[in-house]
This record gives sequence, structure tokens and C-alpha cells, in this order.
Amino acid sequence: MSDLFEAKVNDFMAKIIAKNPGEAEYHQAVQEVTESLMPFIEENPVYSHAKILERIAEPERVIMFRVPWLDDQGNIQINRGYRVEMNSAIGPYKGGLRFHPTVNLGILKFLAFEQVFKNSLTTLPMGGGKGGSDFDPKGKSDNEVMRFCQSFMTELSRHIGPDTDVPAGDIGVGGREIGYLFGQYKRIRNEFTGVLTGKAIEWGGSLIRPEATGYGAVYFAQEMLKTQGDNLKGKVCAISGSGNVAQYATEKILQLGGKVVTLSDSAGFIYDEGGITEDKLKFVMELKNIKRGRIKEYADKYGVDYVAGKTPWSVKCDLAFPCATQNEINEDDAKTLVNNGCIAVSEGANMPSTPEAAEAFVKAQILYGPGKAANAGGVAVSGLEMTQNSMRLPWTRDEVDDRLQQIMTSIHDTCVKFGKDNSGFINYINGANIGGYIKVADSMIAQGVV
Ligand code: NDP
Ligand code: 2IT
Repeated sequence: MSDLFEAKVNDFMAKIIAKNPGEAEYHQAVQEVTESLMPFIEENPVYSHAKILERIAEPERVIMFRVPWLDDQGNIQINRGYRVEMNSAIGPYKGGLRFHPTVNLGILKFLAFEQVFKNSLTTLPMGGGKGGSDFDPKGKSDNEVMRFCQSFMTELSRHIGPDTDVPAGDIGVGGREIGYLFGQYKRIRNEFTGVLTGKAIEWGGSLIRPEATGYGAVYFAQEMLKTQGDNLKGKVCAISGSGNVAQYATEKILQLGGKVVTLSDSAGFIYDEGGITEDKLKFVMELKNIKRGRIKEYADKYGVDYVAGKTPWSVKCDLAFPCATQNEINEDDAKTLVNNGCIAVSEGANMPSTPEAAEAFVKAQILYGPGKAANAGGVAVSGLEMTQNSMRLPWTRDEVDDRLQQIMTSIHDTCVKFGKDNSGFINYINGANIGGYIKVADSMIAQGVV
């Protein structure tokens, strides 16, 4: 970046930091987008005159509320609930809910901000939002989770609706939580509508929604490899996480002939040099989705290595799929991956690479697909779930999967269109940020000063 652009980015960021103090993840997400956009905006002054970036970085609305609930011992517990309604220029607010003890306003603002660009990239009419709570579902009984969800939705139900704001899952929010949330919304509003996505198939969910984020991240990796005449066959893949996204990334890699050698959770990672098989993946799904156990139990069962307290990035691999959480790959991890011969990173998680890690990937000119492009398959199929709910007509697995593949290809095309530099290198960060921005920015201009 030239000195001029750097000065403009610094100036813009100083205002963002002053206005949003202490929100490190939010600053990080805005800075990355601003760095990509500054040259583009300077070339297209219509956007700077309309102050689009300044407006996009200010949430349309933030809702914060008390969530009181009774635990199994009859004690009153109090959590904080949030919904960040970031941008509705191209459609109703859309984005997941995260239940995790680390949740705070800054983290949800970064996630909502990323969601605006991601949703725009999907080609579907969805604005951006995100919500959640510092509630920790770990170690809670089903009844406690239900009471929490009912209390959370009692307040949230005033603010959302199928044409207003449509939440879904994220970390700590899966099928069980969506069920309890949906039940409470229906009871309060007396309406059976597509107000949440990620519903079970029997009551309005879409086939392939559980698989969509993980499958999509692998389809995106496949598209990136294709630009080099390569594919997934025989590739050794390191995956972090062992939740929804990691599980279905693993499944799709196996189907496409790759080999997955790691999975992790917040306590450590397993290294299965021989590769995770379909049977072993079944074990992981049962362990994580039903028994709600720890990934160490995989190592105990199959006699493979378990490394406590570490992330998997020291393992030699061809491809890396970070599918756990933000900032899980630091600069050293990124350099280790590159030095070990990693040729592509496809981010299933949101902002899993620190800015220094992302810079190391770009500098090494490996294929680096940032989350807002690579993990957009989840929200894309959420959009398809909304379509099916509106039509009151479900699609087949193949129909949804075909559309998902088309959408991931289209996102990749957009990244190439806006991210390819003069040397032919595809900077997917710039491609995703500029490609996601234009539709939202043009819509905001058309809708006036709102
Ligand atoms: P899950 O709750 O199903 O799984 C999360 C996984 O990540 C678990 O293995 C969890 O380990 C691990 N993890 C969570 N927080 C941390 C942490 N602070 N440090 C280390 N490991 C951690 O969530 P998802 O699979 O749905 O989400 C994973 C990522 O994908 C998130 O970044 C999410 O925002 C992103 N994403 C999800 C989409 C979806 O459709 N679900 C769509 C697009 C992106 P443990 O069990 O020990 O906490
Ligand atoms: O980060 C994400 O894109 C999600 N958690 C999915 C959002 C959605 O509305 O399906």
C-alpha cells in the first residue's frame, strides 16, 4: 500500500478506535476491509462522497438485554444477550447466534461486520447481523439450555421476524438450540414462519444446511486449486475444531479423495497420521453432537497422538482448514504452515488468521481464501432455506447441493475478478472485500442518506 493510502487508512481507523473503544476484534475486521477498499474508493469517489465506509462501520442498531434463567438447582442465573443489526441495504439482517463465554459486543460487531460482505458475496438478498450471549452451553443439562433459550428468545422475539432479521446457528448454537429458540418464538408470536434458519427438516429446515459451511469451504478450496490445475485428490489436510464446520469439511474432503489428519477442540488436537475414515468421523459426530465429549477421547479410542493445549498448525499438510474460532492462526503458525509446504488455506471459521498470519500467506503467494468468502456456504444455504420457507416447498438434497456449489463458484469468480493483480496473483482478501462491498454500497447510495 502506498504512503498516501496508509495515511488514509490510519486516519479512518483512528476514528473507528475512538468511537468503539476496547473492541479489538472489531478494529481488526474493519482495518482489513479498509485496507482493501481504500484504493478502490479513491478511484471511485462516488463512494467516499456518500461516506459509505463510515456508514457501514456503524451498526444500524444494537440490542443488548438481560437473560435471566433458572438452573437445575433452582438458582437464578443471569447472562447478557445481544443482537447486532449491522446493515439491511440488500435484505433483512441475517447471521448466526453465538453462545460462548467469550462473547462480548466487540466480537459480535466484528462478526456482524464480516457478515455484511459475506452475505453480499452469496448473490442472495441478505443483509448482515449477528447475535448471541456469554452463556456457556458446556456442562449444562438439556433443560438448562432450553430454559436459557426460552428466556433469550422472549426478549429477542420483539426484534426479529422473517422479513426483518433471521438468526441462525454459530459456535454453541446447533440444531438443539435452534429448536428451543424456534419453539419459544412460535409460542410468543403465534406464527409459524421462517424466522430462524438451521431448523430441523421436519419443521421447515433445508437439506444440506448442517453440511453447508464445511462443504462450502471445501468447494472453495477446490475452486482455488483449480486455478493451478490441481485438485483435492491425495491432499493431506489439517483441520481445526471438531464442531459443525469441521465435521462436514472432513466429510467432503474424504468424498473428494483427500486425507484429514487433525481435528481439535479448545483443549488440544488429535493427529491421526493414517487419516480419519468415515467410521472414525461417525465416532466424532456422536462424541461431539450427542455425548458432547472432548476430542481427546478420539485419541484414546484409536491410539493416535493427542497434543494438549496446542493448535494443529505444526503438522505437515498440503491444505489447512481452520474451523474453530477467530485468531487461531498466528504469524508463527502461518510461517510454519508455509514452510511445511502448505499450498492452500480455506477458512471455515470467521477471521481465524491474525492480520500478521494473513499477511504471511499473501506474501508467500499461497492460495488463501478468507472466511467471508470460503465459509459463506453456510449462510448461503440459510438463504436457500428462507426461499423454501417462503415458497412453502422443500428442495431435494441434490437441488440444494447444486445451488451451493454454484454459489461457491460464483464467490470464487468474484474474488478473481476483484482480487487478481497485474502479476496474475489472486489476492482473495481484496477480491472478497471489494466484491462484497460494491452491491451493498450501490444499494445504500440508491436508498439515500439512511
Ligand atoms: P461449533 O460450536 O459446532 O464448534 C466449534 C468448535 O471450535 C469446537 O470444536 C470448539 O471446541 C472449537 N472452539 C470454539 N471456540 C474455541 C476457542 N476459543 N479456542 C479453541 N477452540 C475453540 O461451532 P461451528 O463449527 O458452527 O463454528 C466454528 C467456526 O465456524 C466459528 O468461527 C463460526 O463463526 C464459523 N462459522 C460457522 C458457520 C455455521 O454455519 N455454523 C457458518 C460460517 C462460519 P470446544 O468444544 O472445546 O469449545
Ligand atoms: O458466520 C456465519 O455465516 C454463520 N454462522 C451462519 C449464519 C447464517 O445465517 O446461516
